[in-house]
Amino acid sequence: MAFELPALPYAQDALQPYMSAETLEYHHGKHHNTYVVTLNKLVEGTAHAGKTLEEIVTASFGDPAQQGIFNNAGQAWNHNHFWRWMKPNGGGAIPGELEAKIVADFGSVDKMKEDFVQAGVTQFGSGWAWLVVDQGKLKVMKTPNGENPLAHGAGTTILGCDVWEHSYYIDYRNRRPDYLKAFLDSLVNWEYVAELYAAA
Ligand code: MN3
Repeated sequence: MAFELPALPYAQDALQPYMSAETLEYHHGKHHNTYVVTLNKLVEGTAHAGKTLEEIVTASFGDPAQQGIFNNAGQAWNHNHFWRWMKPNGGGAIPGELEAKIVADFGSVDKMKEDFVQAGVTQFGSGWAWLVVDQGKLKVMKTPNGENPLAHGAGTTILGCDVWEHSYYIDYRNRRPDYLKAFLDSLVNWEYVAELYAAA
């Protein structure tokens, strides 16, 4: 069965002023949609047809002959999660169990946020910043382009932020650090992140 573009879990203008309706119109409606449409074309009639997105991401990663499939499958997976990692009136308090784990592994919530922003800012060109649970420990990492912790076998992803320019250029122009700070402080759905942490 073909993959489908999931609907946004909130209205297109619900994340303003931190992420505009125009950004979501293009980012979800055009960029994410193109990954899904392209992936469906690329897997049709191949051994990947009928596999889950996760299976395609892990099976195609690192194979030059499957670079196109990986890029689109990776980005489809990344964006499916990205919309759910945000919510209107996001940011704010982190649920207790997750907050305690962040303090235990990073020293403080502020240090985790600092490391996350640093990962996103230092990802040269396009890519993602991530918070993962790897072998029982929370870690911040970054990946280029459509890569993700799933492809790298780097643990369970509980949060990710898209640092491709299409994610922030309309609202923040070149100010990627400001976008990453706004993402953490005003957009993240920490309840959902805590759910993923509890299940990891
Ligand atoms: Mn994107």
